[in-house]
Amino acid sequence: MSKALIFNKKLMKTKFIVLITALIGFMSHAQSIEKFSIDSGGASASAGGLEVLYTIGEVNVQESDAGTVSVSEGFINSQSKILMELLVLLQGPSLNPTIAGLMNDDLRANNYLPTTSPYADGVTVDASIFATTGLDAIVDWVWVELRQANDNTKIVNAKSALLQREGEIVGLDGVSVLEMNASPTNYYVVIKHRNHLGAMSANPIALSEDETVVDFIGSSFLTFGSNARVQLTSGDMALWAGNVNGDTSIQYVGSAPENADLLAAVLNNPANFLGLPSFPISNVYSDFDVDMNGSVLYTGGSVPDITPILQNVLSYPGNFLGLTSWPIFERLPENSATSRVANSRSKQY
Ligand SMILES: [Ca+2]
Ligand SMILES: [Ca+2]
Ligand SMILES: [Ca+2]
Repeated sequence: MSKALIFNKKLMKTKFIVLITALIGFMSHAQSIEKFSIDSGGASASAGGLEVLYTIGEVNVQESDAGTVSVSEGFINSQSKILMELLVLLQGPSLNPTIAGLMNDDLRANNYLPTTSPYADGVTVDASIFATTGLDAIVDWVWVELRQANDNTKIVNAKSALLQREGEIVGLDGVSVLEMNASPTNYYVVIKHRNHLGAMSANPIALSEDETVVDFIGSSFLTFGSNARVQLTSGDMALWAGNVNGDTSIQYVGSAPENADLLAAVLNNPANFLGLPSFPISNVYSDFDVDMNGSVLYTGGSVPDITPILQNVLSYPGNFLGLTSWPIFERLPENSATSRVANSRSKQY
């Protein structure tokens, strides 16, 4: 082999090494300017009564004010979430329990539960989740709200969820712990139901991705306003049953009485040809079905739906004279004295 050829080979080898080195250098340089994402981050800060929640990600409008300072818009990461083991009982399906301590699930057992939520978000579930029986069987849909710690009339997030017989509120698969999109911080928690009076925690509760128990069933748990829940014979607390006309109070007689509305619903039912007050409206998912057994009955039969309404009014704390006109108000901060007796179907969810 000639010296020149050896030299050329050496040169080629050197060129090749230089090329590889340059290529590696280019690639590593290219890698450093590749697209990259910023992970979720954020926190909350407060001073002088003003609380600011800040995260990175999706735009979210959230109002906050204190004194002369106000924040009207911020960012929230769609990945920010809080987890709650949220517990509540409804008085209606607890009135004549087939198993002590568990709400009845007649609506589910008889296939009356809708797969679409009756509340504003109109979310749907797969009907198969209603096949579950026992403690975790679904009783009905509920509505859950998170409200700002510094203004309990302002809703940060709200959603439909499902209620199990034992009182646990779960996600739309019927089993998962309740998850809501919100920054980890303190919130008032509100639970509402289509024919019960809603209730709110008396205080803001620290919520985060660590599952927090929020127990509206326990008598030691404090709710906003006086007697916002009814005490069952078991000692457990439940939401008041009997708001059949969907406003913000339960009244037997009065300006927007459940008594007259329930009777009218029975008399006006298209199948009640004879206009009988004792006509049973059977096989229904209805707000007039106070005990949530799947039928609406004004009078006659074993379980008229008007009976628990009258009993609630007569036994309400403070109604010492047993007045049938005594109103039971939904204890939420937005229900002012004037809106308490607003016309029926005034609820905004
Ligand atoms: Ca459960
Ligand atoms: Ca009412
Ligand atoms: Ca009923």
